[in-house]
Amino acid sequence: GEDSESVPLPLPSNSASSRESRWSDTTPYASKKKVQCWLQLSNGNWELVKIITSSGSESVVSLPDGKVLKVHDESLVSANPDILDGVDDLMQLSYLNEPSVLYNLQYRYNQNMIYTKAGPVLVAINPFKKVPLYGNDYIEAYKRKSIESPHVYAITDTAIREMIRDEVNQSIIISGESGAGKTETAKIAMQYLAALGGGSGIEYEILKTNPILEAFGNGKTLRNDNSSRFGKLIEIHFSETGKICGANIQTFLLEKSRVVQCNEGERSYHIFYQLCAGAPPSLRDKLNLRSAEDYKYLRQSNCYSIVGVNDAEEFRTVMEALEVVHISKEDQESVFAMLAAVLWLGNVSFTVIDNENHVQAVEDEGLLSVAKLIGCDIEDLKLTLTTRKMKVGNDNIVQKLKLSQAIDARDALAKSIYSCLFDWLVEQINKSLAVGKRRTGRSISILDIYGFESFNRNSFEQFCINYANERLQQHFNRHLFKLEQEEYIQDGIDWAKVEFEDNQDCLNLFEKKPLGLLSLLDEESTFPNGTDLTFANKLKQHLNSNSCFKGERDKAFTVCHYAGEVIYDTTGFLEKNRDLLHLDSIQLLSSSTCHLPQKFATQMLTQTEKPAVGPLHKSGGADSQKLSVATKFKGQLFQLMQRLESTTPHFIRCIKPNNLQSPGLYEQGLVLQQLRCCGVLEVVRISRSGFPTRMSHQKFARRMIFAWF
Ligand code: AOV
Ligand code: MG
Repeated sequence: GEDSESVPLPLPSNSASSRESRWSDTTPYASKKKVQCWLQLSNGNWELVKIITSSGSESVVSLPDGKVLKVHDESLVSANPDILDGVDDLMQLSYLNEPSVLYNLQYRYNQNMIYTKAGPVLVAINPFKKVPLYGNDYIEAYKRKSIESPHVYAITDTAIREMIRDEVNQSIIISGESGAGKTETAKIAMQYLAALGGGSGIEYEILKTNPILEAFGNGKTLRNDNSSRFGKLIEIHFSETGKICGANIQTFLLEKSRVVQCNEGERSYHIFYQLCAGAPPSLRDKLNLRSAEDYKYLRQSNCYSIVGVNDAEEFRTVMEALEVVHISKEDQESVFAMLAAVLWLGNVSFTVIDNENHVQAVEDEGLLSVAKLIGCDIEDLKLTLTTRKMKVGNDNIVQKLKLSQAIDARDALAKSIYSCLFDWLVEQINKSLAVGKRRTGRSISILDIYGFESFNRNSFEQFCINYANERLQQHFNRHLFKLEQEEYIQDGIDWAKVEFEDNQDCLNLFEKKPLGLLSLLDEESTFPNGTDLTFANKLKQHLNSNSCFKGERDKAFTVCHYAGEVIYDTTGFLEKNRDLLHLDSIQLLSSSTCHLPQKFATQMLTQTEKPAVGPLHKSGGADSQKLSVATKFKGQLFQLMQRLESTTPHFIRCIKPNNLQSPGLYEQGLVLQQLRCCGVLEVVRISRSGFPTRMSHQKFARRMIFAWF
C-alpha cells in the first residue's frame, strides 16, 4: 500500500529472530531518553523517528506508527526537542536543517499561524482560507505590542517606527511565486498603515485603489484565480506627525496580450466580466452591452466565472471605488465605453475580397458599435483596420492588408486602447492621491509584482515576468547576504562566509551586451527579416556556452532561473517586443469626438516619438521608432531597484503550500523548493551567526551617555 511506497527499505538484517533477541536484550530502552531524528522517506517527505540504538554507521529507529527500521546514518538528520515545536523565529531552532524548518513551518501552519520569522525575513504561507488574524483588534494589539507573534502587521509596524525614528524612507518588498499571496499580503500591510496613519481620509482612498487596480490588472490564470498581470509599487507618504498625507502608484508592464488572447481555463481581465455582469440597464443600453459569452475575446478560453466570485457584485465595488478616488461619473462612463469598444473590436470580422487574401471589414453590429463607442467615422474605422498608409520615397501609398494583417491590426488596436486606459486610470488615481509638497524620508513603499511563473507553454510575458523576479531576487540577495556579510568582513570580524545561491549569472544572461537575451531580442526585432525562428537560432548560436541557458528543439530555449528551469517558446517574441501600432490607428483615435480616445492617441504618440536608444533602428514604413518593450521594461526595473536602494527594506517571502489553491494542504516538497530557491535557510544561518544589534561608535557613545545621566 502507500506505506511501502513511502518508507525506505530497511537494511537487510540477519533474521527476524536475531532482531528480536537484540531488542529483548535491551529491555529498559523504552525508558531511556530517546533521541529524535528526521528520516527521509523514499517519497522525499521527512518523518520524525526515535533512535533506539546506534552503531557506527547504522541506527535502529522506530517510526511513529511503531514500525522499527534499521537505516544508514546518512539518512538521518537531527531533530529539535519538542519544546522548540513551532518557534516564532527559525533562528531559535537548535538544529537548523531543512526538515526542521519544514516541520516548524508546518506545525504553525496547521494552527493557522501562517507567519514565521526567518531572521529578518517574514515568511508567509498562503492559507487559502480566511484566517482569524486580521482586523481592528489585531491591529490594535500589534500597535500596543501586546502580541509578539510574527505578522505582516508587526513588520509594517517596524517600518513605520524606523521611518519616524531615522527619517529614512522604508520599503516592504513582497516576493514569492505566482499565487503565493503577495497581493493579499500587500493589502494587509496597507490596512495596517491606513489604521495607524489614518485620519485625513486619504487612507480610505488609498485602500480603494486596490479593487480598481485588481479589476483592471488582474485575471484568472491556471496558477491563481486573481493573478496580478502588472507590477506595482505604491509609495505612501506621511506627514511629520506620522499621518498619511498622500500616495503615488507606479505600475510596470501590464500583460496586454491577455486582452485579445488567453489560454483555456484562464480569463481576461476581471473588469470585462464584471462590466458584462453588473452594468445597470441604462449603461447596458448606452454601450450596447451583451453578456460575456457574446464576445469573442472572452469566449476563446471557455471560462467565464470564478468559483466564489460574484462579478456583478464586484462591479458595484469597483464603481464605488472609482467614486472614492474622484473619477467623475462622466469619466467613468467613458472608461466603460472604452471597455465595451475593446470587446466589440474582438467581434469585428473580415471577408476576403480577392485572391491575394486582401480583406474588407464586415459592417455588422460589432463594427458599428466600435465606431460609436470610440466616436469615429465608420468608413475611417474600416480603412484603418484593412489598409495601411505608407510613405515610399515622397509618395504616400495605401497598402491593402491581408486577413492575418487585418486581424493583427484589430488586436493591436484593442490592446493599445486597454493599456492606455489602464495607464490613464493610474494617472487619475495618482492625481487624486497627490501629496502637496513631498518630503523625503517619510514614506513607505510597498512592492507587489507578478510572481515567478512557469506554465506548459511560456511566452514573452513569462519571459518578462521571470526576468523581473530575477532582478528582485538579486536585490534580496544583495541585502540579506552580500551587504550583511561584507559589513562583518569590513569590521574585521572573524566571519565564516555563508554561501548562497547568487543569481548574477542568470541576470547576466538577460542583460549582457551585446550577447545577452535582451540585446539579441532587440537586435532581431529590428531586422526586417528577423523571425522568431532566426531569433531562437541566434540565441542557440551565441549563448549555448552559458550555464543558465539551454537551446531546445525548434523555436524554444530554456533559462535556469533561481526558482527553477523554464522553457520559453519564442513564438510571438519579436512582435510582442516591437509592439507596433500603426499610425493609422493612432490617427483614428485622434479623430475621435470623445475625450478619452483623443488622450490615448496623444499618449501613444509620445511613446512612439521617443528617440530610439540602443540598438533600435527605424523599423520602416509609417511606424515610428520606439523603445522595444523589453528594453523599456529593463529600464523601469533598473529605476525601481535604484529607488528601493534608497530605502530601508523589509522583506516578506510568500510561500505557496500547494498548487491546487486549497486550504490545509501542505506539500513539503513544494514548500522546500521555494525555501531553497530564495535561500531562507541561509538567511537564518547568517542572522544566527551574526550580531543582533549593530551600532556606530558615535551612536553607541550617545546611548551610553544617555544611560549614564
Ligand atoms: P500573488 O499575488 O502572490 O500571485 P495572491 O495574493 O493573489 O497571490 O493570493 C492568491 C490567493 O490566495 C488569494 O486570492 C487568496 O484566495 C489566497 N490568499 C493569499 N493570502 C491570503 C491570506 N493571508 N489569507 C487568506 N487567503 C489568502 V500573482 O499576482 O499570480 O504572482 O501574478
Ligand atoms: Mg498578485
